[in-house]
Amino acid sequence: MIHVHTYEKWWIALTIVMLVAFTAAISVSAFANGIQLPSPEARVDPKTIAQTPPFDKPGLRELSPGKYEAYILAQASPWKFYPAEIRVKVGSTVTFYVTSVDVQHGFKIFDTNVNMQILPGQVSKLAHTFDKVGEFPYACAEYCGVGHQNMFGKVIVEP
Ligand SMILES: [Cu+2]
Repeated sequence: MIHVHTYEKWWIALTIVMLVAFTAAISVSAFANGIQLPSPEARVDPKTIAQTPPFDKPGLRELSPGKYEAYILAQASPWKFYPAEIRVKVGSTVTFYVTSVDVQHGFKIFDTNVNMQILPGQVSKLAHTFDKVGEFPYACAEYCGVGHQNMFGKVIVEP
């Protein structure tokens, strides 16, 4: 019979209690509260997406005064975002739809909460209201190859 030290037994018991508690917390949040991982807005074919509307003409669409949709393509080799500049009036809400034509990228707009993973084959969507005048640069936030540092652009918020 192996002798297990008393403190060791407590730690084993505590570990089991913690595992049960964490499993219960995850189950409650997933099933009772319905919390999920973000899911793709749409599934697309990365090989043809650059020729498929609305991504064949990437850029800003005005839905109504102060409400916009921005369709953005991320691409490696050459490493670029299309478009690299977006211009809106202060107070505008922009819903970003971003996808990749090749590898995994990121889309992060500095000084905002916009920071999405951009995967080939799916569209990532997030809305943001620009309440401050200024320039908000965006950049790729996932290392995507030797030209990664060239992937940037900016949202210009005008008065
Ligand atoms: Cu990238």
